[in-house]
Amino acid sequence: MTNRRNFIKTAAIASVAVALNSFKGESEEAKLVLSNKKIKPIVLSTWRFGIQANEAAWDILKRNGRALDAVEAGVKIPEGDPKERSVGYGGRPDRDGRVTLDACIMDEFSNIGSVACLEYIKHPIAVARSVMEKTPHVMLVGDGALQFALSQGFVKENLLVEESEKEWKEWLKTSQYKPIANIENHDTIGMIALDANGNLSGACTTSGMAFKMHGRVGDSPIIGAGLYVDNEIGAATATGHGEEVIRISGCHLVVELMRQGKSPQKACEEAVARIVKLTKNRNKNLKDIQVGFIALNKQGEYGSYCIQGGFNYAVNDATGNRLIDADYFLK
Ligand code: SD4
Repeated sequence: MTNRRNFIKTAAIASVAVALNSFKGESEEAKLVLSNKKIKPIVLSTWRFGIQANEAAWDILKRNGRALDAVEAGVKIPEGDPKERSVGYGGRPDRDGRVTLDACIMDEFSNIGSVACLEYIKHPIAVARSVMEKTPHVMLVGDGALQFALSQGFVKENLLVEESEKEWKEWLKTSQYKPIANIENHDTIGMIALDANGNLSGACTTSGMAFKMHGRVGDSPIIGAGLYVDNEIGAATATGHGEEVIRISGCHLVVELMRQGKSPQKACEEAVARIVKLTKNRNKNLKDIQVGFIALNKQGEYGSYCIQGGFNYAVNDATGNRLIDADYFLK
């Protein structure tokens, strides 16, 4: 009996070791228990400013806070930083010199909230959360979004900083709208997190493509395009040329691919492959396009893929906070 018990104990320890390495040979349940122990909580976000954003999110996650609160607090860091010229306060304006912001948020219950083409409010993600929690709707745009924000006590501020205004005036000399892949390369912040209770949430916020047409909306505030969360499966968020992400309902696709059993990495690769194929079918040049996805599943495994090199993302878990270069298609 003792021998048998010892054998079971040894086998269990060995299987933990194996499972922690690669979860091969474990039952689905064991994988979940082991990976949850090891990996939860975890937060991922796009671009190098994700490092600082992750820190704010991690402060909440490490105290067993809710993923929703973590992602909101996290993305507020670049939103509030006037030196980050592609998100929130300080973001580059549209071709009319107006800073118009897009943001959305999604929680573990599939509650969603979004604002698009919102002006004068420093933290569009907080307005998106208010849309989610305080209205019967899921998306408000333009003047309506601003009116709602003001009714909720948000303060109207000038978001156009001197540097952005200077760049815009320079741009006006040619007025050519030609986004170049990775030139505006620390743009949208998309953040996805799994909290200690095993719940997923995500947030995405941006000033969009610099010098866009007034009224242009990208993927970032569109649930299913720039962000998607399914608490049974996983979460994904995107950055890059929003038109291309919208074309394939990008983040919903990534989550659905994970539902089919694909790893977060493979799911991101397949979504990028879809964009590559459509770009070729449409006789457009892939070199002009950048799209990057990051994905996280319910087990805390994550992955990322993009069209061209240059995209990176930040990952924070119990082992620390680090910046990872995403693998890419155009080698
Ligand atoms: C948009 N996806 O508005 C955003 C911008 C971005 O790299 O992420 N650019 O299309």
